[in-house]
Amino acid sequence: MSARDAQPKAIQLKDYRPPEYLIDRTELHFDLGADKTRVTSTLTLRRNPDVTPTGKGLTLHGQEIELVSVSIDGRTLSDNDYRLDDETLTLPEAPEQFELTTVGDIDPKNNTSLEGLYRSRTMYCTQCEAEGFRKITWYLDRPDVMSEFFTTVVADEKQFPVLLSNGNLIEQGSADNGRHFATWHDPHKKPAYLFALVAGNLEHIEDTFTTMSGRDVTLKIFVEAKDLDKCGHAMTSLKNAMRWDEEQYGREYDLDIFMIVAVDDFNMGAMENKGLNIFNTACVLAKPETTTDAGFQRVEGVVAHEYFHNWSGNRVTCRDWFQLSLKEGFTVYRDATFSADMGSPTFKRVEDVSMLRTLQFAEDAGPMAHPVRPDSYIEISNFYTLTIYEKGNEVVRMLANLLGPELFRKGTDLYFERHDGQAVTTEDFVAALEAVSGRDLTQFKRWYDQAGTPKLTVTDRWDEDAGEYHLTIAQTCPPTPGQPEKQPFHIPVAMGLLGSAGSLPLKIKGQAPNPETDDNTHTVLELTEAEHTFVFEQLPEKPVPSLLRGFSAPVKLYYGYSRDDLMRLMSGDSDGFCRWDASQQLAIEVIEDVMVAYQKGEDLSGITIDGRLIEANRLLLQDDSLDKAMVALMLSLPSEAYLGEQQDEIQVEAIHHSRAAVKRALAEALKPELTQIYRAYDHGKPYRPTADDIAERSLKNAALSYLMTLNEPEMIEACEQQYRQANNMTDAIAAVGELVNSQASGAETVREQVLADFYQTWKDEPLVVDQWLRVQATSSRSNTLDVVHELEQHPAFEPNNPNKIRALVGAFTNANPINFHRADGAGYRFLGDQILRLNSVNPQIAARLVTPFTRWKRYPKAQQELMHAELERIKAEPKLSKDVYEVVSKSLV
Ligand code: B3K
Ligand code: ZN
Repeated sequence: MSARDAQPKAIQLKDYRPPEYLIDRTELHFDLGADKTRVTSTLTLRRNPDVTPTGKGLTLHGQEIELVSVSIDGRTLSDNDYRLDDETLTLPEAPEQFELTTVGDIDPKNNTSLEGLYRSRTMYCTQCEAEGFRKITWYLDRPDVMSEFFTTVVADEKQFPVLLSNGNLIEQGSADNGRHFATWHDPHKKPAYLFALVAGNLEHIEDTFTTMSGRDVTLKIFVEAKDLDKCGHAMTSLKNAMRWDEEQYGREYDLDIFMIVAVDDFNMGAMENKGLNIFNTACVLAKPETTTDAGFQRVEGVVAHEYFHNWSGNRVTCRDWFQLSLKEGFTVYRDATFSADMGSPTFKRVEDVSMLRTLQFAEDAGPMAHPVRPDSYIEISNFYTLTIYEKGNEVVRMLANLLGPELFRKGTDLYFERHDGQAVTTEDFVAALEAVSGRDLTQFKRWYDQAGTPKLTVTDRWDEDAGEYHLTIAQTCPPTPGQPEKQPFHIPVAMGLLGSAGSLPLKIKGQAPNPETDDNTHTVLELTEAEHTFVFEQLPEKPVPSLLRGFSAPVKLYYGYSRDDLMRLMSGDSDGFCRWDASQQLAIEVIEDVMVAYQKGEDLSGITIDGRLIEANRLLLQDDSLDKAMVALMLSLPSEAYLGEQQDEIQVEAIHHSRAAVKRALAEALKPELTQIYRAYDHGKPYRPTADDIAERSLKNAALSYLMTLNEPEMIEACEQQYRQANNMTDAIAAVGELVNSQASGAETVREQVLADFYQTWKDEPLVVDQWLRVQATSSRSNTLDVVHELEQHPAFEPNNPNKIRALVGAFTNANPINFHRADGAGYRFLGDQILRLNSVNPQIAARLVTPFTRWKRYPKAQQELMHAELERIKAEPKLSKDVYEVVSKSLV
């Protein structure tokens, strides 16, 4: 564990210096023993000719390694020849060019941080990004030092028949005492964070892919034997991703073999190690009986994401960790476009935007807010954030849309060609796009440097006599830590105008249409100033503006739509995103009406809601011509978290009860339509994870969810039947979720039976057990915290396994507002205890769990005080990890 003695220091972007030494060749030898692992590393080092020596010798990173010996060019050094501390090994007299051999012992069995080399169940595996390699051997563990790796692994043959590392297998054979070895060579230079090693008793499925130039690549997915039947979807996704990257970006795979290994204990989703991706089982295994539609989509998206990193991240990597979004934002953009192409583009877009607006906007408005390219950090692991990934994706998306598809492709081709084999910056990425387009993107780059979510305030004026519509858009951006004032952003606002019978032709005064982005009814307004007015001419009637189509920029947009305007957008806009957004806005307003009544102490049962929301939803449900995915999306009410984001002060109870009351009122009014949708669904249909079938299930389960609010015995029965007859996990868990949340007295027995049956059926499938934990942890029923405490003691809960922690603790604290924010503070105390427990076990996971507390200032005073007290309690822990310290101390400012 990284204990904290003094206050940890922040690392600053402005302090970046290129490395004084380069490592041309890295030879690693791992001896995996029963107890510890001996790592012998031989590095071919030379001075970086581009850097003037500082005269301080060579300092290598290294942590939690027991030094056995150091030698230079075969000569063993004495204690006086080097300096060793907890984080570094320094050679004050390092020559210009030399071979350095270090021998060190590490203890993977007791490595619970899941960073570096560690044990996950029966296998050994590694996670090196960002700075885990330094827990394996002494090294220049920074992404701008790229080296050619040779790796030999020696281990017991029976226990670990499979020995893997990056690149191609060049030798294997037996060793003494029932051991064997394998040597791997990765011909592509790479930074240490892309190093990987796996040793285990694994089975695999195999396939081949023929690249666009006709080379055959072997594809292997390694898993524990019991999971062999769950690899097919990942393999199909991988092949689709490989083909897509060739077609869309001209990127071809560059080794003879590509491997994926699934491990149970993993801090994140997956890792793009060169040629040897390591995956959390949750992001690679899938089969209909155990995996939901969302799970299938996650596997497809993550497999593609990691594969795409082979170019955006591995061939062209980051100069330093401040550039993290260079690879992550771009790769998320690539995987999001891929998933859109494979499934329903609107569904994917709405899902991504919902997450961004709910979670990234909250991050951007809180104490951890940072730019897409941060300028300082204490612990880099804390910066694998929604801002780096999701806002980073939005920034690349804006660039792609500003340039149009052809120029963007030319730009990415130039970027990959110019920087292949290099470690570069976000500036280099933008420079390539500027070079091919001739556009000046200087102002656009503020998106990388300024944190916070810009706010657009839109006002308009209709000049009936002239047939002119004046649209004024003003932008501001709130202060964020360290950035009190912001300069205007370059913001693309995609838009159109709607008349009573559909889209209106657009003619902007003094502005020619841009052939890359515009057509007769659609345009992209580019904002660069604090305020702009656009005048639309020759209009036959007063329009309703359709703004920010496709969510063309990550901003908050305010325009005073009337509820009738929203209805018009919902039924008439050509843009799927805007139609959905209008449905959400209308629902928010109606829920807010009810919140007013709730605050006044009115009884919400049987409350009357604005009939327009009912009518809008009735139209949706009755129109067979509509895309089912759209209907399901538009029918779903905004989440409690998103509703909270809209409020100045988050009133958890008011939001929860008002949303529930609106849902019930809609169910009552639309019962025949909802019942018809539910009954029309063919429950026996064979499972396929296609866009159409996913949409159908999602609509059917949305109908079930509405109908279950009525607490009628026949629905409870139908729900139980759905659970018992389901041939897929999506339908099964949807039914369990409804029963777990049901307030009906008649649901009690069924709920208990179903939960017990579910566990009995699936207790040997860890990923299904995760769903069982999650569904109980997110129940809105008032005894949920007691249930969570009981589950913590249940044999199914493995206290140090990240997936289990996320399923129980993460789900309760992030996705169950009504219970987590209990007035007595018991939810907060539970989280505080978990953070303190995990602080020493797994600092990365502990720090991530702090997130709900970072938002403490958004709540009423009583809750603020309780959350603040928990933060103080954590801060008082004497051995706080850097990870937790950073989040907690920044939250307390
Ligand atoms: N690059 C990895 C992230 C690893 C972070 C570890 N702290 C996963 C991904 O984004 O593809
Ligand atoms: Zn990534």
